[in-house]
Amino acid sequence: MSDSDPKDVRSWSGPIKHLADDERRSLTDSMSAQGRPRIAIAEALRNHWFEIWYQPKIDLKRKCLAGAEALARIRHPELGALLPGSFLPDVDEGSVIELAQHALLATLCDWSMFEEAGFNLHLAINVPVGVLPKLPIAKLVTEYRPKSERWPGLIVEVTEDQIVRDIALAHEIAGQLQVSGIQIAIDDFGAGYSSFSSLRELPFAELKVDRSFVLGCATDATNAAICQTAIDLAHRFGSAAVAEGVESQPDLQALMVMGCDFGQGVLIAPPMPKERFLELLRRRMNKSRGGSPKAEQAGKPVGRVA
Ligand code: G
Ligand code: MN
Repeated sequence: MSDSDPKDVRSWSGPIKHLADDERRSLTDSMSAQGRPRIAIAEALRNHWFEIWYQPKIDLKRKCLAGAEALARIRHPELGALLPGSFLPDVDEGSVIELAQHALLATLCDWSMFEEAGFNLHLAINVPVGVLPKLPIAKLVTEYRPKSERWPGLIVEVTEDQIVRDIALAHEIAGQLQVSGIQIAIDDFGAGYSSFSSLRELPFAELKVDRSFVLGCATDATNAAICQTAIDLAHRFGSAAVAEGVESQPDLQALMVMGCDFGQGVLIAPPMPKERFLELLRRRMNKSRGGSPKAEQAGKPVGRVA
């Protein structure tokens, strides 16, 4: 399939060899152990080194862009683009809250830019569970949300292992967020130890299958069984299943056959700086305009409202 095929979900990013150095290095780093120097979050915020990068999330049934996950990166003047591994471990809680707030406000602001490019995207941010009670997310979203009628709300991704540690808190916060049009996605699902009772307690819109199970699911019978079970589980709960870390075409095909709703991963598109993401959106929009009378519409996630 080529870049000109609108049904080819891989054509969102184009070949990885065309990525800028920073993007390629960021990707390689995310796949390997971190050996980078630690940067203090406070210093990075003070110097405006933080950037929000976006990784496209594709609707595997409608074969269109459904949304994007916002990921924090530092652009260091000497070291270039750095992944969270360079600044997240061992940091104080105050800095993590500040960073989460920064990511939240930047994402709400960027949504309008993507809308201007013709895409109504469901954006997701990652927030540690411990930050949820300390950051007035619902209030901030009510105040700073895009005023457009088309705004689909925000998705807050919380990792499964953190939810398990404090299910009562996660449940309470999910209820508060719901009122402000914010949905919960359970991130890295399968890597933690959630029980049916914890899943029952938490209204979640998406289950994001951990990439360790997605990898090789076309050939590895165990991983395939885990992916299928997670996808079915999500659907039984009235939610959507998202495969994260899709790296190969056979895995993508297998996930589609399994009925997975959304896919994310380097096969489709790596995380990329906002400007590059916008460039992709514009290119895509122009292509649709040229190829069909109606511009391509971004699909809406099918998950229930949390
Ligand atoms: O935990 P979470 O799922 O939010 O992780 C997001 C991280 O996964 C990002 O830092 C991103 O760089 C990385 N990532 C995105 N796509 C892929 C992929 O296809 N393979 C791998 N190994 N990592 C990926
Ligand atoms: Mn995530």
